[in-house]
Amino acid sequence: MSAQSGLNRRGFLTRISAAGGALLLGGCDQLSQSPTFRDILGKAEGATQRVQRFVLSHRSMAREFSESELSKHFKANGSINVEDASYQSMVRDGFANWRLKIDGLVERPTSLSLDELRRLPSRTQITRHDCVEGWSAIGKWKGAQLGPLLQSVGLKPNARYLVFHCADMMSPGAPYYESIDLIDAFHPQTILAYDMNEQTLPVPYGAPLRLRVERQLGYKMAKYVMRIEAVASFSAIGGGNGGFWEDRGYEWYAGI
Ligand SMILES: Nc1nc2c(c(=O)[nH]1)N[C@H]1C(S)=C(S)[C@@H](COP(=O)(O)O)O[C@H]1N2
Ligand SMILES: [Mo]
Repeated sequence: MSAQSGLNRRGFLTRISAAGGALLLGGCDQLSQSPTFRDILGKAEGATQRVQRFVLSHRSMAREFSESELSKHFKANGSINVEDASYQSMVRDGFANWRLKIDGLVERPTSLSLDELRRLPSRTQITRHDCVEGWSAIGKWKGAQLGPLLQSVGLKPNARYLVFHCADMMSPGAPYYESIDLIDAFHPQTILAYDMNEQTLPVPYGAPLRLRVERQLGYKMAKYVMRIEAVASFSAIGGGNGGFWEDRGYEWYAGI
């Protein structure tokens, strides 16, 4: 990056935060009740997110740790098993007939067995998982890099997000799901993990396959992934906010 573009970028950041500050100073209860003001706030949040994405996309690998820093105990959180009979029968046969489906806005919809996933370009990384509940744990993950896999199925030009559909229901009729944008999808540390701490991914941690999207909070890291759907918008999926927890008020972009 040249000094010139560095200056431009700083100027851009300053202008954006000045605009954000002015909005905050203008805030009061009555204003925040007004639909127009809420709309402006919504846009400001969008702008902040865009700035963060802009900065992040130009640097930042998530920090990686050494073997000696691995957590002795890694908490299993949220769903730690999947109740339904077809999942339980897959557990019994070691997921021999399990397949990951990839569809939606892709040129070549496909499905992959675990063996096929294991033959794809992989990455191993020791990272810290941060849950919004306030705990963290360091684990070692190995999985297929999502970027090359997406290149092989071919995204259609209107694809903007990937939705991860999971096997578990956190509450009746509401399967867990998550979504990420293409910046995170093609990030080198974004993997579909099948091993954890050098073992086949155990059931409590999302067997047979879970997403690792290392620059975001734990709830983005969908476990028990059954299907990846490329979409132009996630407004028609679940509650329309891009994820199970997002439908219950969490931020869609959970950058750390
Ligand atoms: N399918 C599914 N994925 C999920 C969850 C879940 O309940 N179901 N919980 C999320 C939350 S809040 C966290 S912190 C992590 C927990 O992952 P872990 O069990 O490996 O610690 O999984 C995330 N992915
Ligand atoms: Mo979490």
